[in-house]
Amino acid sequence: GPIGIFDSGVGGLTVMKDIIHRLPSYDYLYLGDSARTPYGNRSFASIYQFTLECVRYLFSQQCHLIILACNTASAKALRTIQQRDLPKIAPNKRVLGVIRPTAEVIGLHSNTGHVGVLGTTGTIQSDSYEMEIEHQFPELIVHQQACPMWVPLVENNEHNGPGADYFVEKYLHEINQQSPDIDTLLLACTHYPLLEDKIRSTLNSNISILSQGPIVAASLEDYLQRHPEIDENCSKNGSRRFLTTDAPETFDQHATTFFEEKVTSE
Ligand code: DGN
Repeated sequence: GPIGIFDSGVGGLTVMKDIIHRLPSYDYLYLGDSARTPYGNRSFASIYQFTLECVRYLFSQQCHLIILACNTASAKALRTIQQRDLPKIAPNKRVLGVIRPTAEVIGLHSNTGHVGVLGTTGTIQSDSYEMEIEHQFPELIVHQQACPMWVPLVENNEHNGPGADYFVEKYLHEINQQSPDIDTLLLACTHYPLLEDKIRSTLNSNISILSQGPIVAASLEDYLQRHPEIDENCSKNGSRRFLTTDAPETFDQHATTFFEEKVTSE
């Protein structure tokens, strides 16, 4: 079956775009939970329940491998799904997130040993990045900053407008206050790559900005090579399908911003 890609809405299309770019021959089935987006401020229980429902649905559509492209879902639901639900509902299938692959490489980019993580309130409050990064690179110091206004700016197509300047500067100033030594900033949210130009022009040029899409795509390729038993259950006809839990017209309108191609959803 297809590789399932789940997100709380349209944002995960930024990750899917980079995955397809790297692995074009696979079939992909995207599911965006637009009816219940955003997940950023919701409780653990809600995010877990919504994510599990969508994972079950993608399994019912023959997916053997699902990527939770959403940082908030990866932070709050992935571990429980992997440890408690998968062994019962689908022991031969896999659900992977976006946090571990990013944590595995972030330290390779830093010289000062200070890295910054920008995400939704839910992602930051979960401390998932801090824990994963410290596990991979015990010598790194992780600074975290929630940027709750950035998703609404992108969703309302204001990310290139002057209104975005204020909030881009605000959160970058706040994380800079935590430590002036940060030399690597991770955009740990599906929407933030759309603000990358503004972020870059606000920061010193010696700070590296990491987007997750290419990192997750490289890690998925490596995973499929190391797990031929999963790879052989992923069909390869180059098809793409898009599903939404809300109105397809609205999804399609928003989707182009993130996917950079026309999307027709069901
Ligand atoms: N997709 C979410 C994330 O990457 O954290 C952002 C959108 C949301 O649900 N808040």
